[in-house]
Amino acid sequence: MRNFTPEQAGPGGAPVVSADPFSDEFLADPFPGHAGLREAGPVVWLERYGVWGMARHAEVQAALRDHETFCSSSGVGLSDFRKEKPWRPPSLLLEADPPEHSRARRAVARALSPGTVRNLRAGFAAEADRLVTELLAGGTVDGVTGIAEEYPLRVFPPAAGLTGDCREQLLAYGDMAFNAFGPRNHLLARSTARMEGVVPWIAAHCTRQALAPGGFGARIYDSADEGSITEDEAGLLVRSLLTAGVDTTVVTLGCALDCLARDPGQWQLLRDDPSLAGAAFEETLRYASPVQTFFRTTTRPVAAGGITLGAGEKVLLFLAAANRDPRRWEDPDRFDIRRRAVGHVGFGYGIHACIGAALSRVEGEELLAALARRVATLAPAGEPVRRLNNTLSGFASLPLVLTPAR
Ligand code: OVM
Repeated sequence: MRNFTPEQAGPGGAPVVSADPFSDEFLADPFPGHAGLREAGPVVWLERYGVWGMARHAEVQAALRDHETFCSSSGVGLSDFRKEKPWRPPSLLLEADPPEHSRARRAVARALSPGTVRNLRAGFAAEADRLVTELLAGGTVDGVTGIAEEYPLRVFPPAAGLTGDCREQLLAYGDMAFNAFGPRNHLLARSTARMEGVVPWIAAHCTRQALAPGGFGARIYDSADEGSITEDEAGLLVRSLLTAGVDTTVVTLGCALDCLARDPGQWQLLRDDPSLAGAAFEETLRYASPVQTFFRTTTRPVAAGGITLGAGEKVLLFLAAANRDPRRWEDPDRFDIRRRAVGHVGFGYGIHACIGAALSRVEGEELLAALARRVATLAPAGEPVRRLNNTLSGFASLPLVLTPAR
């Protein structure tokens, strides 16, 4: 990795990294870049953007744990909300600190309670089985549009209480939101161009009237009825679910299909024991890190990795690099569904850890288990095309051929 020149010293003596982690080249194959960042040091200076970077598991996890020092209310993208106007009103959940964050989190946690998620499982399993039946009638399929997008878009909107076809709006909005955490590059411009009419569509579908009773969208409004949040806050929290709840799962399922199709030994392990579906989903989160990065902003001068960071400075946390840190993982670049992947930071860590994790795990487990039970071979049927996004790492296209189990 030639992005690091050891004799260069940045602020505080930090190693300087010249690579642009949001360039097409870096995003198309981020893992060599991540190795370079980890080896450069525990804390690096990313000169392209004038921000700090952390790529080792210990430092990334420590920063996520210390939410008072590494705060979220200045935004968790490159843009500092204290200096620049955000592209939309900030998320009450993602882009907030305690105590405001705690109140928002309680309302969403209530809507996505373990009981709610448990009650969704049977329906999600039935839908996975229906989709697999349709797939097996086809033979070859694009794993992205035909499976990784198709499945979450069949189960998530009805569970949320959305009715009608939401496909393009939810995908375009997710692509935009995750690109918006990065710099104003051509990826952000491209997703902005796809947004015509989407912002008002999302806003309209976050209202109380738009959400079917019984869905978890409506359950957010229970907290408004009770008075712990306002009606407007409930709408913004529904927006969080629609932003973070679909594209993330889509990308993760695509990565899981890619890993399993490219490794017949791992697919056979899953075939032999479909109860490994949850482990396969978890290992995908570690190995592929569908959400690659998030920023934090320092609230005070802080020492980390032998370097002092100033107050009010942006820090880019490479979740994906932490998830393959050889200091933390044995044979980190090997996809192995038998591995204990717990401890990965693919869902984040600490007070902002993914609040939809349990829901996404049900989607992952039920889809992968249904495939494992009924598909004999899952194999590549052409070259995968990577999807470039400033935050999400996955595929635009994944040609697959499926053959039925007898
Ligand atoms: C939100 C939000 C948006 C994007 C991502 C996310 C991964 C949350 O609007 O709260 O978490």
